[in-house]
Amino acid sequence: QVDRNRSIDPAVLEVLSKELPCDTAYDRYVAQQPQCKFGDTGVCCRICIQGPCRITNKAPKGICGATAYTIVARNLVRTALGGASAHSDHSKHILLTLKALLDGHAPDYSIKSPEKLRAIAERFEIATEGREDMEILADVVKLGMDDYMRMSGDSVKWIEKTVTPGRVEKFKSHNIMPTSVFETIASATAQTHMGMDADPVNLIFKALEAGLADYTGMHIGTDMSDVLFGVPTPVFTEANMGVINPNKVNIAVHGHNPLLSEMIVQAARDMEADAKAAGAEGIQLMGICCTGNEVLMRQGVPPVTNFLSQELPMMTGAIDAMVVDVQCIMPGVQAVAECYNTRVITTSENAKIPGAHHIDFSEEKALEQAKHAISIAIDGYKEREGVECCIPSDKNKVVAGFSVEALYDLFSAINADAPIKVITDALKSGELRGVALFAGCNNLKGVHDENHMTIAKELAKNDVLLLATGCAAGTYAKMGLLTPAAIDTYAGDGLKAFIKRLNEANAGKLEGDLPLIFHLGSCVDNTRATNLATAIANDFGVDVPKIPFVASAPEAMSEKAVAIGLWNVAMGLPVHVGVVPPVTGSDLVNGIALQVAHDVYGGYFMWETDGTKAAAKMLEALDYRSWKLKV
Ligand code: BF8
Ligand code: SF4
Repeated sequence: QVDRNRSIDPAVLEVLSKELPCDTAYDRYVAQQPQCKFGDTGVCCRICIQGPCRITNKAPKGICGATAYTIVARNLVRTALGGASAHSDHSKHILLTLKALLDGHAPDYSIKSPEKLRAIAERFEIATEGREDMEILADVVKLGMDDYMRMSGDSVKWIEKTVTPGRVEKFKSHNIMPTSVFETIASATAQTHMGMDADPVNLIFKALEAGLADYTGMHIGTDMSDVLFGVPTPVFTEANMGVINPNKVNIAVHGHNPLLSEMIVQAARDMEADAKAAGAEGIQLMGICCTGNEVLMRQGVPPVTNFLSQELPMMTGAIDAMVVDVQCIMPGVQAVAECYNTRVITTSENAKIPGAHHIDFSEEKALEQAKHAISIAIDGYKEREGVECCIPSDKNKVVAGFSVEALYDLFSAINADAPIKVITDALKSGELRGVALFAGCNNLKGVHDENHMTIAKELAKNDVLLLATGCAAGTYAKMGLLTPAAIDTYAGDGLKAFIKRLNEANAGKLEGDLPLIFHLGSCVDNTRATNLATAIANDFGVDVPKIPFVASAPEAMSEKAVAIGLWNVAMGLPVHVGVVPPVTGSDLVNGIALQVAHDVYGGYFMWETDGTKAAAKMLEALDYRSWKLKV
């Protein structure tokens, strides 16, 4: 039976309060208890098939002689590699689509932001003067592909040109600078084969390199998505299950890659008439997880829910289709869909679900395939006629769409010469106590959305400027924290004054006022936060480990979240994680994460499952840095 205390989202609780014909993640979490303590602490090794070997007092070594520190460190590297592979696979598809565009094989795509393309080219000293966009694009795509495929002799340009000089020096001198994304993934996989590296420090450094490979893929993904689909600017919409409209064809897009979801948005606009011909009032699109964040940021599509509750919108009975691409799609969605007349449509050759519809998505026929998906949803709507829907009314207003470019545009109204000084001046005067990035997922080891909310409220009260991405931002969207009204309720006086000044300087420019938390986008867009941290450090004339900037994954879940955490540590940030990751089986490895990383890179991890205590630790980290910076 569902534990009613495992979410704080009222819409989720309302759906779960009903008699349900099929199970959800909330039930399956209970069924999985107790979870294996070897896996939970990282001391289970399955790297060779003599295993699994589990470390206990009675058997302190694996069959090959591997000790806890080797096994835990090796598992951590492999987890980070899963994350780096996922992000880089996503961005590889974007690069390949741009290549197809250059070759004339992607007729439905175009360069939406030539300005961004030129800005990227200038970053890499690629000539732009008097050149056609497509010529510049060819050079930028080549550079991106080189950063994926180089085998030796040089290092990743996407890192060299987007972080502080101090970080480049640190990564090179400590031998964690990737040669290329694929080189790191291959060499790290080899390094963690049976009978290879047993040195925990060497392994953890490799995990950081895997993190930096992850950063590379993510940054390329954000940059290239901006070129293809436009740089996000502020959007005003709503979020949570109240956005479902029983009289419309309801289509949820779920997954990560905007290559498909952007096409679905376009196709839905083209097919309004078809929906009406079927008796509906129109088409209601909505987003789940990070593909939802992508189309929220650029198209204003409302988020219906975030990761953990992805099965629940279907349980309203009103979702006609869920179009999924890659990553974070629970296989469980299909069983729920079968109970509720929802068509799940998979679209990626490497993410299929038995029983679901499948469209083999290709950039050559993107719009046509998106239209096909929508016609499947319209068929679903026709069959839904007369079926009673139970839709929670909960929804909140949302202001999102804060790319770094959009933020600089707002800051320019106060300081046109040096927009970043709007933040650094506020940090110097003490108006802002620091900057915090909330990233990552949901995890049933805690209460759904609770840590996200507790920590953000606590930091807002203490005048910390708040940024959010991924399913953390999903929580804030659903729960009303991406609104101007939340400022009155939660912000301290300094943060209030900071946002008020921005509102006044930009009066009349936007459709409404700015929100309490600035939504930077999907998970790959965490690199936007790094761009801000880098600019802040450069403006202070110091390296990132000295600035009052923290990151938190209050409800971390995926391998990608582990990879992101690792590169944020390498970048020099204190990184709070609200779920204890599987490293505590080795005091040595745990100590490296919590302390040694700090001594070497300036960044470090903090594990803290209690939201209030986590906020206190994050504030302490910010205050320590502010104090040092002034000395
Ligand atoms: O891409 S969708 S659960 S992994 S946060 Fe986490 Fe959410 Fe997945 Fe990051 Ni985004
Ligand atoms: Fe056991 Fe060593 Fe094989 Fe791991 S690599 S499963 S510890 S024998």
